[in-house]
Amino acid sequence: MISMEKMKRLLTVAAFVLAISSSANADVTTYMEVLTYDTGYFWEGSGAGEKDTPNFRFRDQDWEWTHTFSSSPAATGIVSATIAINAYDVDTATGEVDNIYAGGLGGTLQGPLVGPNSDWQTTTFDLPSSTFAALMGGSLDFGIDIDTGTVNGSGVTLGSSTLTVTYVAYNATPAPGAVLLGGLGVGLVGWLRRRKLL
Ligand SMILES: [Ca+2]
Ligand SMILES: [Ca+2]
Ligand SMILES: [Ca+2]
Repeated sequence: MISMEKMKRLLTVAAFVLAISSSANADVTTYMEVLTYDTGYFWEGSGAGEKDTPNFRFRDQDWEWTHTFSSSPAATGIVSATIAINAYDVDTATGEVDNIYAGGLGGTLQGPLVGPNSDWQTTTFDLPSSTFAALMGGSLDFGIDIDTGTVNGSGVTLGSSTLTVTYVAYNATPAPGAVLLGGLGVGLVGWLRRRKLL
């Protein structure tokens, strides 16, 4: 017959062992999603060219797209996130400004794309922690305000958008280290019981 006091101590040790096991299962994982032509106004890579409609878009043809974030096991927190956008004919040198927003158009300005005349280049933005809550919710919208600076009249084509999220998750299946720690905990309980401390 275990006394109430012993039961309490036993539960305390059990909770301690469980806490050690859980913390040992934290994994830092990277999630990546690449959006291409099948998701919207991204260039297909064939058929109509980089400077043809509907791919090549101008200042009054701003648009938005959505990235999804799904993690398995479920993320418990985001460490960092980036978006890398591959674009054609950004014309940075001649004053074209194609601004990227997180949270859709009207959201948080991430900055302008950077790129050459009549060629492709990828611009990467570190997403601010203010976007992490939306990502944890499963998705984040993005928008491009095309040719928003001094009038240039030149368009831009997007080839792809890549979301990369580094996050922490806790595994349901114990890692080897956790099994070892759990075993030590069970051993500790046995030892305490033999010492009549529990
Ligand atoms: Ca615009
Ligand atoms: Ca150009
Ligand atoms: Ca251009």
